[in-house]
Amino acid sequence: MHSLFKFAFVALLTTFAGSAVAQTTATSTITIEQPWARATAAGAKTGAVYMTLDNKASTPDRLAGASSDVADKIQIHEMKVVNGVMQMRELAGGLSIPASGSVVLKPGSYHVMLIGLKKPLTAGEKFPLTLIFEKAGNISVTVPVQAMGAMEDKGGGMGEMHDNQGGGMGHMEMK
Ligand SMILES: [Cu+2]
Repeated sequence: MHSLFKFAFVALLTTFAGSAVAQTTATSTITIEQPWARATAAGAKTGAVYMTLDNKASTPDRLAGASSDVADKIQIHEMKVVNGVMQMRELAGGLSIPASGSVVLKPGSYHVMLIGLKKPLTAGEKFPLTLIFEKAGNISVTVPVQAMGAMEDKGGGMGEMHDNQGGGMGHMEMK
């Protein structure tokens, strides 16, 4: 009697583990490489996460959104220079990832925007982020926080423009 109950319990656990593995396999068409976030100044309400999204599927996919406990709201943003002014906007329809291709999220370009940070992002810390793909489903990653580039800390009074490098190239050069 006792051992029968034990057997049933083990079988249940095995079933549960099996479904977890299946879920991981289903999301493997998208690989997320080198996610990172830039450390934010004290009191900053926004932050940005960067990464490379690699799509192994023979059909396009789309990064539709993201969620994390570190911010109230998360949007997919694009940043570009328009008439010499750095502007950013939400990609309301998400970010397309071509079939068998990749998209790079980086400073001055696409980024995952954290809005309403609950606390500053501190260099050396990590936080979880779940990315929501139209086809590949939800993929969770751990995002390490890297130090702000010292050279761009000029306090240009553009508080909302969280990664205003101006025309600066190669600002993230690693020594
Ligand atoms: Cu943004």
